[in-house]
Amino acid sequence: MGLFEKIRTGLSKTRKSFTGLLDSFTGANDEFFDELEESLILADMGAELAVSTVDELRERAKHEGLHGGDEIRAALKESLTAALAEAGDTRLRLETTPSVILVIGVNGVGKTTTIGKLAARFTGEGKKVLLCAGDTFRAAAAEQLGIWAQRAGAELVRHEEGSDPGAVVFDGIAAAKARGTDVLICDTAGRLHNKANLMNELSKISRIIDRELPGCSRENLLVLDAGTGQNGLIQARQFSQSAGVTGLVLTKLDGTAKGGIAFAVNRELGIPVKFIGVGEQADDLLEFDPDAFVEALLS
Ligand SMILES: Nc1nc2c(ncn2[C@@H]2O[C@H](COP(=O)(O)OP(=O)(O)OP(=O)(O)O)[C@@H](O)[C@H]2O)c(=O)[nH]1
Ligand SMILES: [Mg+2]
Repeated sequence: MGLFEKIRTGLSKTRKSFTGLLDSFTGANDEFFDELEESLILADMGAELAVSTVDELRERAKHEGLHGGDEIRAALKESLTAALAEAGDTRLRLETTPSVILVIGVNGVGKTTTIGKLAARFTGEGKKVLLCAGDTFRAAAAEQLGIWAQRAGAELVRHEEGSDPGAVVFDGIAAAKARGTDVLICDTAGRLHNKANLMNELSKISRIIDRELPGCSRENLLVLDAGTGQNGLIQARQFSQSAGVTGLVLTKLDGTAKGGIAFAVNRELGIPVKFIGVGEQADDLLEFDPDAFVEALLS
């Protein structure tokens, strides 16, 4: 399957809610625009963006005399692509050796799976990758990461279950320096005894990386399950405060009709989406391309 087909397939549930509607467009009428606004909101694009997008489209349709599904689709595509372009660079910045990727997010969103996919991508590019099992809380978390490491041909640093995650990260950094690792990817817990604990722990890990690797290229990737909708925005705000977030990974787009959350997080938090997850396999992580994403959503 080509890359674009993968995105298209991944977004098929979200797309279904638009396509019939767009094809039914015969010229500016209020009912059409009300329905379009509703379907954008249902796709979790965020009410504000949905309303402004549809207002703009309504004006254009009137002034330019847009007619038919293809014309309205092209106009909508322009607005949505522009909306995604605002949050900044969607590529990872990994310029130093080692570079660090800290992967954070609530439990079950797909952090460990995303790390496995990233590891496979980097080793495939010939990079030396080290995975650091910073989730010492959940039973078998390190084993799960170990399986991905093995599959990807990456190395692994882990401690006993229940040990201090800061110490694992410290050791991971030391190993990365000693072994000439290109990319060190740190897994973290999604849940501790309580939320304050989790946020404190992430701040601590973050400080250790700053201290031990000053000036290194560093990405803090927040993983969000695309299906959690607007709740994802709340999570993104909280994690931004404790660790800083340089990019988002939107997972499980393949299983949701709410792919519009990509727009909401971009707009409301100014954090770019950098990857999307469209399945459980190693090659089901795609670089986020705003043009292709919107094309796949509407075509
Ligand atoms: N369909 C689909 N499933 C995914 C995707 N990403 C992850 N998953 C699945 O989501 C489940 C949870 O993934 P994990 O990677 O264990 O999530 P986590 O964030 O590490 O969870 P904790 O370690 O408990 O915090 C697994 O069954 C994954 O296979 C995706 O893009 N699409
Ligand atoms: Mg995990």
